[in-house]
Amino acid sequence: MFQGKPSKILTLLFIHQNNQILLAMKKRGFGMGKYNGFGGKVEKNGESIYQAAIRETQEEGCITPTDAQFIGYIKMDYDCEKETLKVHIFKATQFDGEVKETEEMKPQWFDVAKIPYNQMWIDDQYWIPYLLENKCFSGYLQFEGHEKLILADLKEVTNQ
Ligand code: 6OG
Repeated sequence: MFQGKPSKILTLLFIHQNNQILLAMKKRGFGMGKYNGFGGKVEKNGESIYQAAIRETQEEGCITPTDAQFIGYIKMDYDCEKETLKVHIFKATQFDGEVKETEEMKPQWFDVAKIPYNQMWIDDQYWIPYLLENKCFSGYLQFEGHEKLILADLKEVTNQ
């Protein structure tokens, strides 16, 4: 039976406060040179996806979100990758600590009207608006290489 590719569980967390969103320039690794939220892989030690989202934000931005909520799920398929990415997206408006640059990320606040989509992953422009409007969303993306989006199926998820 066809089982599909193995998958990797990832997190992504954005702080949205008043009219600003906290993004961070990735300084190394996957997505280097792009602005993104904080996030990474869930550890295999029994860590929950929520715990991973908080831990990654502490490690990459030096802050602890205090009201993080799950808001979106996106499955990403790359023809050039061995694993499918299952990205779990969280949003917070409050945090403890002071935002600091780390070895991995250079954080910066942006006015929500001036989000630098041209320096972000190509798909972000399709779902960040849901996040800003507190709408839960879910979807599937298919890429050719890392930059060419060939299929985007994203929608708001409601309880009805
Ligand atoms: P590490 O390999 O650094 O985790 N990620 C994406 N984020 C956005 N906004 N758009 C994408 O579309 C993404 N693909 C992956 C998930 C990688 C981090 O990169 C995120 C993780 O937070 C293509 O541990």
